[in-house]
Amino acid sequence: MDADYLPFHPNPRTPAFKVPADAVDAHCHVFGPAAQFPYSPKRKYTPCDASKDQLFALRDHLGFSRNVIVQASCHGTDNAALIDALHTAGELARGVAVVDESITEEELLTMHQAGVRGVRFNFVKRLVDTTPKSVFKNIAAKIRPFGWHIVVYFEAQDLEEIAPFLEELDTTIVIDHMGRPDVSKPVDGPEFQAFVNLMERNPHFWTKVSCPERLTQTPPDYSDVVPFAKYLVERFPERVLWGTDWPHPNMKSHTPDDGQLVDVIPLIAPTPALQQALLVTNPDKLYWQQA
Ligand code: 0GY
Repeated sequence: MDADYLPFHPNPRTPAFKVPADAVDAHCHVFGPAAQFPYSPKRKYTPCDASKDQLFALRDHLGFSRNVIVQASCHGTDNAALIDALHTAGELARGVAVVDESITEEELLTMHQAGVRGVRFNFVKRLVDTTPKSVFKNIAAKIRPFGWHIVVYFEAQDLEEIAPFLEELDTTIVIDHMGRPDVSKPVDGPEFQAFVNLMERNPHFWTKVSCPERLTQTPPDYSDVVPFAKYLVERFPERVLWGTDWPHPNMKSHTPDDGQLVDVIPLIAPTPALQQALLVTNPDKLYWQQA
C-alpha cells in the first residue's frame, strides 16, 4: 500500500436510510488480495487490499442486495480478482471489466458467463496512460455482439474534448461520478449544463450520481454535492445509478463512512419512486435484464 494511501473505513455506521428490497450498489471494487491477485505493474497507485468477502459483508451491513463490481486501474487489464468475486456472488453481482484490444470473442464470452456486462474506458490521466481512441473503438466493436455497455471515467475539464468521441460510439454509455463536476460552480452554470446537455441529447447516456466524498469541497459534509446529484436524478430518473465507490481508492481529504454515503441517497432521490428507480429498476435493467 502507498505510504499516503487512506484505507477504507473499518467500521461504517448503520445507515438511517433503509434502501428498497433488491437494491444495487452499482459502483464498487475489489482490490487483491495482492498475494492471490497481484496488482498491475503499470498501476499508478498501490491500494489497501479490499477483498470480495469484505465487499459482501459491507453490502449486507448497508442493507443492499447486489453489487456491480468495476475493474479498477490498479489491476490493469487482468480481471482475475473481479471474475473470482463474480463467481462467488453468482446472481448477486455483475461486473464491468477493463480489456485491451487483443481480447478475443472467446475471452469475452467467458467473462459474459461470469457476469460481466460492460467495459470501462478510463480517461483520467492520474490513473492510466492515455489510450488511443482507435483502441477504444476496436474494443467497442468487439463488445457490441454481447450487448454490453461502456462505462467512462473522465474529469469535467476533459468533457469538451471527449464528448464528440463518446457520441460517435453507438452503444449505451454510463458516465462515472456525474462527469466529476466542480461543485463550487453553480448547477445552472455553463459547465454543469454542458454535461446536462450531453445527457439530454443522447438518450442512451446514463450517469452514476456517486462520489460526493470525492467531489465535495467541504469534507466530510457532502451538502455541496447534493444539488448536482438531485438535479440529475430528477431530470433523468431512468438513466441514473448509485454506488458507494468502496473501497474509495485515492482519497486524500478523509476516509468516507459508507453508512453516511447511504444517508445521502434520500437527499438526492427524495421520493420512494425515485429511490426505486435509482437503486433497483435502473441497475436491474442495465445489468440483470441483459441476457
Ligand atoms: C473510482 C475512482 C478512482 C479510481 C479508479 O480505476 C481506478 O483506479 O476508478 C479515482 O481515483 O478517482 O471510481 O474508483
